Amino acid sequence: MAGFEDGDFRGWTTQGRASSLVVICGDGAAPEGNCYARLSTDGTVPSDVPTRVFRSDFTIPAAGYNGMYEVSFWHMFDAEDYLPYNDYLRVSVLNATDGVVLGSVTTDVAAVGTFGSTDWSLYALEIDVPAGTAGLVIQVEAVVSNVLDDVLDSFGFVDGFALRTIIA
Ligand SMILES: [Ca+2]
Ligand SMILES: [Ca+2]
Repeated sequence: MAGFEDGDFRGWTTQGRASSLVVICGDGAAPEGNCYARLSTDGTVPSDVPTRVFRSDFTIPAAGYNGMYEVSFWHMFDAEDYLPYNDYLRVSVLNATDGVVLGSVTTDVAAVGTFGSTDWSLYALEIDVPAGTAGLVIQVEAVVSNVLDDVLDSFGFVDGFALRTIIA
């Protein structure tokens, strides 16, 4: 479980301005535990550096027989912009070894409307590990970015990244 319960980004690699990378605790809004992360677009357009956090320490063991695992997390997007400035939050599950995206969810201004927002929503991805295959190291990653300009900043929220075994 990686749910920011230390009150900071311990265990994560972060990219972006410190002011754009905030862990909030104790306001009753966390979907998991007491703390959650708030990433904001940091006034730079995608050609510069989007605000990004990732970690690569979810390990699925090698399977001697068919296994099934689930990676899940909570996400929420608060658009503080309007089209065509299509700010977005994208949260992805990747194979940490080769960078292949196994699943992702993107929420943007186009989806939520001008200055719109979502509620917390749970994303879950099932990962099959066929018999005889090597294990997988999973990377989870969240990115928020401005699009077209850097005038208004939007917010992405994430919490409760977890790997669980369905069938080992
Ligand atoms: Ca949490
Ligand atoms: Ca923007």
